[in-house]
Amino acid sequence: RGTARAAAYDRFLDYMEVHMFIHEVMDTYYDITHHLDLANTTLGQGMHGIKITNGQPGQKAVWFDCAIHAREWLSTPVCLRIIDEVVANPALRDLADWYILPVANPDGYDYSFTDDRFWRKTRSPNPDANCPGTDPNRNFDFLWDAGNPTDYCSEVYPGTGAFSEPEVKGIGNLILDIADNLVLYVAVHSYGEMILYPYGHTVEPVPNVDQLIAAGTASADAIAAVAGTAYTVENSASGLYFTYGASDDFAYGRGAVEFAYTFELSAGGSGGFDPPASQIQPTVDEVWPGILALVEYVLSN
Ligand code: ING
Ligand code: ZN
Repeated sequence: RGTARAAAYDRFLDYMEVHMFIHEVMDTYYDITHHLDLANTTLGQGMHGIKITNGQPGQKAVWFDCAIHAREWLSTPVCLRIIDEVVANPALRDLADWYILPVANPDGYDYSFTDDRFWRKTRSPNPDANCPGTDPNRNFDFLWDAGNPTDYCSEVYPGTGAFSEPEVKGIGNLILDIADNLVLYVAVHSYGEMILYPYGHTVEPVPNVDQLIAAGTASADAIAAVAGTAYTVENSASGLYFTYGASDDFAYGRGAVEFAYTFELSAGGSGGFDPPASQIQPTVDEVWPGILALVEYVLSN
């Protein structure tokens, strides 16, 4: 890999370390990378993503974001592994342009390191100072107001309006900006060992449900081939619970992509969201082949 180092997979990186890693990668691979400056968070932090490309105009594009829920720490190393793979392998850059956002909720992510390991939401203020934060995965501008709770103490409080969270608005606007080339949207969460496809508000099948299931199954099969972990492929509403304003539903429902998924990684630790660091390496080792299989399927169909 020349002078570059891979991300660390023996411990969880805090946001500053993730930010530094992205800049190291961009310094080393300046000819194939672009900095994505998505937004300033509520607390004034930059939101740093990376675009990796072979520079050919008009290529198809794929998107991955991780840790939009603060406590879902296991997701970030999956995004870092994608970066490590794509900068090291020119053939992957000939497949597509890759957009990767390793920490989609920096303020919440920080708070989960410093104050509350199980924090989920953003850190934007609410009328009750004891209950700050909005669930960013209920804040996207798609069916935002259809059925969400109005109690801001709720863990799934959707905010005062669609895109009230600058982090979410930054993600949503970039997705719409690149919609012409974008073919695949993936949000990485934990936990549940599931590959969820739209929609979250209905179990009614979407038009290309067969394709969504086929691509998701190719991914699940590739994951299972590594160490036997069995991910299920399910509609989000039937797999989990009814939701409105989730990111994959936004990307799919607004017509930005034909393939949209939420990956739910394995559980770990006492609360499911707090696996030991020893779980990082086996997770990225099994999920990366699943990501690759998914991208290959989507681009060949
Ligand atoms: N799960 C997702 C959540 O936001 C989800 C599940 C994804 C539901 C997409 C609907 C649509 O609740 C976690 N773990 O956050
Ligand atoms: Zn989540």
